Amino acid sequence: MKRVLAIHDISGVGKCSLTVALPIISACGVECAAAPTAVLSTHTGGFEGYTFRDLTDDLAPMFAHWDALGVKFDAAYSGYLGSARQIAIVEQAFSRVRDTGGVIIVDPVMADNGTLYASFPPDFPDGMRSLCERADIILPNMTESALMLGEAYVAGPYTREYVDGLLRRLAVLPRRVAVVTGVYFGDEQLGAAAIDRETGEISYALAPKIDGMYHGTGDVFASVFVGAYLRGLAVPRALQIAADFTSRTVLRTKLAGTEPRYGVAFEPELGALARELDL
Ligand code: PXL
Repeated sequence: MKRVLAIHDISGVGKCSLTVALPIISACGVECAAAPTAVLSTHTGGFEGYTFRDLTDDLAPMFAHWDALGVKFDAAYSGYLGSARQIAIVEQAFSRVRDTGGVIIVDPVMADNGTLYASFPPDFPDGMRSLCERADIILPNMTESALMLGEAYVAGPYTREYVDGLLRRLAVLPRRVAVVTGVYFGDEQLGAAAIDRETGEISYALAPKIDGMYHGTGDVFASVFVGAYLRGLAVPRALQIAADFTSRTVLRTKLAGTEPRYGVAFEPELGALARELDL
């Protein structure tokens, strides 16, 4: 069985980051080890008064312990970091994972809808850009892409020309594949697009677009991608499975009438995901 090291915060309520990555990657049949970057009572998008325990000083000792034990990771998958200082620490962990043959996947979680999350300093995108340069595969959304490239954020719907151009500019960051999420051309479909840095080949993975802004969908999407990719699927196929899965979970949440800030109903879809990846 493959083993992924997920480097994200744990937000106790409001499904995102580790509370999403652990069950989804596990359902894919991949072991999900966890390096928690911070512990919060809820995520920071839509709740007042959340607690925040920064775990920056715990990360390097955790990585050192796993090193001493000889634990090997087939991949590292980073998301929401607890501080700017964590970027350099995570880069070090990436080097060790890469040295033992692991793949590095970075979701540079820091912004959405044109704005940097309030918890991050203005120069945080520069740090995330540097982290993305250490990655094999990156999965920024439209806002994160613009921030890392120093471009103005463009709201959707998008044109194919814009998305293809953005991918070509993003392709200089990772070693292998740049994915951009939040791609849509109209009301019907939403998903992601990817470029292979070496071949320049672009692929799209779209699924039915459900109206509304649901929290944690980026983490759901990226976690399914990571699980499916580690099960050996090619990037375009893993992205399509992730887009379809995310769309189904948003539809379920909408039908249930749950507040978007509590995250999406991914749990009822885990069985189908496990069966789909039981190759
Ligand atoms: O889903 C991204 C995310 C992860 N972790 C925390 C967040 C957010 C987005 O707001 O606040 C703590």
